[in-house]
Amino acid sequence: MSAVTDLAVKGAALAAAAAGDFSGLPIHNPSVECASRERIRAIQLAGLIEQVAWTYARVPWYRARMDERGVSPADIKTLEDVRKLPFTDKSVLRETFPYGLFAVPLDEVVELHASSGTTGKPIVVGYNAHDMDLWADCIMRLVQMAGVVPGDRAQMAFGYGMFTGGFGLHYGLQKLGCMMIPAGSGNTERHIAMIEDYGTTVLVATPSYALHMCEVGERLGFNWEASTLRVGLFGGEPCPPGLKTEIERRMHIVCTDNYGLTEVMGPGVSGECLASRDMQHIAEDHFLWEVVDPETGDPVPDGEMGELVLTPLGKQAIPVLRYRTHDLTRVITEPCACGRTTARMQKVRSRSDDMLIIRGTNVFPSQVEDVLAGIEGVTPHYRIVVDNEGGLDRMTVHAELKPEAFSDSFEEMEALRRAIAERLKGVLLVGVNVRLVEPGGIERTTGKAKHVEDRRTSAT
Ligand code: DLL
Repeated sequence: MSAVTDLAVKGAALAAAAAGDFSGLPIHNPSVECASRERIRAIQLAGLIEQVAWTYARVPWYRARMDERGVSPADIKTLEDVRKLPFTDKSVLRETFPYGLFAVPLDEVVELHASSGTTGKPIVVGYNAHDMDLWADCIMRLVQMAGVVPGDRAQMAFGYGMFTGGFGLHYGLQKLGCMMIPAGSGNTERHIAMIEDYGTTVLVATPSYALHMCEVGERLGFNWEASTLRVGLFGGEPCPPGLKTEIERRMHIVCTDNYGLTEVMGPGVSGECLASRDMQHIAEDHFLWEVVDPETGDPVPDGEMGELVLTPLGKQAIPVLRYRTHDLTRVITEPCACGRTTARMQKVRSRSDDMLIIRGTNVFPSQVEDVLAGIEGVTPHYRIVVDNEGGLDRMTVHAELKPEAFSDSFEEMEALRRAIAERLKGVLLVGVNVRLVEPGGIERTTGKAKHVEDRRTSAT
């Protein structure tokens, strides 16, 4: 019996969805989410025209860039005209830090969020009351895609600081009518006790932290199957299919994965429905999407992989045009079995900037993840360390063993290690070292997992 079918006892609509009938699941805003493609495009065009005019009139940085290109708001007449506008990337938000891109007076801003990034200054974004409503609307959509309903009890395991994940999901779930349990990140044993004490039905977490909660619960003898928990709302980091299935099986819940980024809003850009589990519906009335070649910035043919570029439509406090996400995906516009017609993006597994070049060969961490997922005996926890030995790049994959695969026999461990190295070499086309790590040996995080340590860059 699959984890989804187990849910028969926990939610009739979810159980029906598991059997392919999605009619019992609510759709938050059918007038947009189920509209014809023509109507969606018309909504987007009206939004784009308004957004460009708003931005040009209020943000000197954009006005200067548009003037340099000889583009004015009046030149935006079709959705394709978005290509006349300049791209924005993280460096622009750093350059204008903290308030240089704001389009409303600061006394109208009701909340700030920030993304720490890995180097240099953080980037900061602001929201006015209108933006907060828009944000909650996006969240209400995606949580309902997962079958969350008013009355659900949602326990938050995202941090509540400047990170957009905690407050973003919190406001939308609360507005939908859920009881919020704002536990915040960390203290895993307390989280598990709270599920039991408060009858939590929905868990909001990064998938890597949810897996950790699952392991800790099992160690404590917590009975996930009998628990009230029925839905996991994941996001903030890639959630490979194998990881999601494993959590669904072990926690006896159904999980969906939602996507977003601070620069354009936070969570709420897109969410997974229960009908197409590898894709996420984009809130297209609020975000105009493009998929471009990461090298040239030119559009890729329909449905092909490239870098996602987003222009929020209707966001007032900090309007950003054509934001280069660096996230690699493809977008399709066929209607979905769940009843929605909004475009779907394939779940992001890699970023254009997380590619490693190992002795001249391009390697994505997601390729390593996929190889490890296919090997019995290793957990989804792994780490990649890259350094330089004698002028040559060296990549070491630290793979964590499941307790049942751990053995005292050196020969057995060595055979497994070699088998993993062979499989990796076959896929990556470059030789890598493999180190086996004892069960629990890879550090767990309460937020986003850090899989790669590139000592070559930190050394320079
Ligand atoms: O992670 C916003 C968010 C919070 C989304 C909670 C969903 C849930 P940032 O910290 O700015 O914002 O990081 C954004 O994280 O460009 C992706 O590379 C990655 N990312 C976020 N969600 C997903 C996801 C939030 N579901 C960056 N799948 C993005 C894959 C994701 N990658």
